[in-house]
Amino acid sequence: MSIEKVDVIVTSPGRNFVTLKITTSDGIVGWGDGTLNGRELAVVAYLRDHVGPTLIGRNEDNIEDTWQYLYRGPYWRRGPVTMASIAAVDMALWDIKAKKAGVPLYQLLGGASRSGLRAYVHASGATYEDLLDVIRGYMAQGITAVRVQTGIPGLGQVYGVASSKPGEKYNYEPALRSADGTAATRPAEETWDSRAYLNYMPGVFKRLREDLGTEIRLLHDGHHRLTPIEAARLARELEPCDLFWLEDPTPAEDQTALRLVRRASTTPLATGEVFNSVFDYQTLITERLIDYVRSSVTHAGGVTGLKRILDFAGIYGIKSGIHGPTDVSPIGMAAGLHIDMAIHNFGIQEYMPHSEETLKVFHTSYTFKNGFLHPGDTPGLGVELDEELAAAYPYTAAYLPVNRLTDGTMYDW
Ligand code: GCO
Ligand code: MG
Repeated sequence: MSIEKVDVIVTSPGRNFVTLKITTSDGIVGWGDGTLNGRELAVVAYLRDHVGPTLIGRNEDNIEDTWQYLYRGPYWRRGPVTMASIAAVDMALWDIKAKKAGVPLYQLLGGASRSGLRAYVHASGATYEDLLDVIRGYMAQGITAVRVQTGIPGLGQVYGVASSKPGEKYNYEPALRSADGTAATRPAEETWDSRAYLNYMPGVFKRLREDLGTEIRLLHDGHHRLTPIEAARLARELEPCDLFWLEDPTPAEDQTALRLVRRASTTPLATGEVFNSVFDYQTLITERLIDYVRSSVTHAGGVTGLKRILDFAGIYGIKSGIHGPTDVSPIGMAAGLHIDMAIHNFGIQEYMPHSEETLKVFHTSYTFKNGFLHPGDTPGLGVELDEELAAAYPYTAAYLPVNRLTDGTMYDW
């Protein structure tokens, strides 16, 4: 048997997704996610023009060989566009292999190591009271872990804060179209002030611990915005609040920045959602500078790529915290859940539910109950794309915001 057809499908049910469809000569279809938020069409061109034609006629069973062919073959290695493209192929091939075996993918990765996957959801509020209401609502549903982001007095729209009010359907989608829903021509601009943030944020977590007690797991995402010494201060001040993790306190590519943060505090650290290869983690893992690996399957070279990173991390006592925002498609999300099920060093899974519109196009079989996810037992990844409906949602340019300091200096978003 061999790969007969490779199609790249772009659909925008609420937001843009890049999906790879691989069809074998005996008619088996595998799906892969190659969505790269705000740079989707670069992956489309890479897959359509450079990767697709080289796959025709290859044996679909040889996943590792295909991965190495796409990684080592072209000479230019790594980078988000390349690795999202490799991820899409890799996921589709694993989907096919598991469908052929008639088992959910996690069975081929070693079988179930647990009965369910503890997930954390996003809680935010423009004010402290709104935030508290949202978290209490989650706790009432049995959810045991929440990521907390809040508005900062004096700043406008801040990363991670939803536009919805407590009680409304949670609405947080950072990739923006233009105000009337048509294609954006450029990113929106936000304003940032690390000093205002550092003076405000620790107080929020202290109040949350007083109001909510010690049981609930609290996480926080610094979104790459602090200098090493600022991050060290924040990690130290948050230490009494028992964070499950502090994510991306500094720009992730500066791996040695976390040495300073580590020396200052025992607050657990998570990083890597913008990484795409095991080499991006080399210093962080071998020097034990982090506690959780944040890559998604989609951005880290697929099941093969992310499994390699997590196996390496496991040797150093570092756990998984797979990225699960809505800009990873339901296919990429499912792939992450299958890995989570099988590996020994599972930590937690991020869960940001896709919109109803998205889920009409992507039919999923994973479930979320009482704070725990499960990939389901449908053979393969367990996600199928409704191609006809997908075609009704054409690509609509949308961008993540950019950030400037209060004096206008360009900054990290
Ligand atoms: C997270 C992330 C996301 C990213 C988004 C960018 O921790 O879930 O930081 O919210 O901002 O995935 O594309
Ligand atoms: Mg993050």
